[in-house]
Amino acid sequence: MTAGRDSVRAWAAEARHIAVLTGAGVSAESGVPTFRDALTGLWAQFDPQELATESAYRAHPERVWDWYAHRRTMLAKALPNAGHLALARFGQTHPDRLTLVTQNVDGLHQGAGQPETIALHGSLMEDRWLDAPRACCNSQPPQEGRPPVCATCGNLRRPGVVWFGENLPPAALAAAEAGVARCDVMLVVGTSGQVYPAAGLAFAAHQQGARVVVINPETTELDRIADVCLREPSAICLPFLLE
Ligand code: BV8
Repeated sequence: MTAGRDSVRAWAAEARHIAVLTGAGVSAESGVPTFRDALTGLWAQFDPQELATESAYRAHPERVWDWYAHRRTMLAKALPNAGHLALARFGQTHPDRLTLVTQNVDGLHQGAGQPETIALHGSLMEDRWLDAPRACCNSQPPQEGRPPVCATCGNLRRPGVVWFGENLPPAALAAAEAGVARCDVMLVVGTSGQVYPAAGLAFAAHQQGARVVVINPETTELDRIADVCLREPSAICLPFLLE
């Protein structure tokens, strides 16, 4: 596997443009449970794909709101790790050679100083109204309550993330696709590759002839289109590849 690491390091050094797709695994070494590990305790019995949906929220607002509040609490103690920092430094020194796309909602790439992060699935730290806000909702959104609600019309606040069954922000997806279309190397880091359209970006890179590198201690759905799979934690691997 050493040959793999050294080859990928050379590819990254020579690349005109590197596209990076990160998933929850890139934050694992910051102590943030991966998406599929985030269902512990009260929520262990639920499937994330069921819980992270508008219908689950409308049916059980407190349960879903509390799951996000729980994840926010865990995130409050998390700091960017060496993998986030290596990507941020590369983005700062080579702004025109990197497109960073993340599925993560934890804000750790941004917190690491990444100049530009394309956040496909929104942000855990932001809320918005569940239904289109009316005049009564436009006052200062309520902060307390689980979930906070407009006292006049009962509109709920909801986490500022993209739930399953919801479209991704069109501008973010278009920017991600443009970065992938021009890349000659794509690093797929810390994702099981199960969620679309994000995972489809790796196929698009492969189809347009880019070298695809999977960085993940475990096997993933995207291994079959990878030129190289580096079975390493991203906080170890990314600094080696990019610095
Ligand atoms: C869409 C925000 C169009 C929420 C997330 C039926 C109906 C509707 C849609 C679908 C359908 N069937 C399929 C779909 C599409 C669906 C989808 O992909 N489903 C899959 C699961 C079957 N996608 C959607 O719905 C998307 N929208 O398609 O719109 C549409 C509209 C209407 C109707 C039809 C289509 C929206 C998807 C966005 C969902 N929101 N997040 C929240 O966070 O609560 S996705 C969620 O999963 C997280 O963002 C997470 O990042 C993402 C992907 O998971 P991973 O990041 O890969 O995390 P995971 O835990 O799986 O893996 C972690 C990996 O890290 C592991 O491999 C592990 O080995 C590795 N790892 C661990 N430690 C390390 C490490 N790697 C490196 N270093 C380490 N140290």
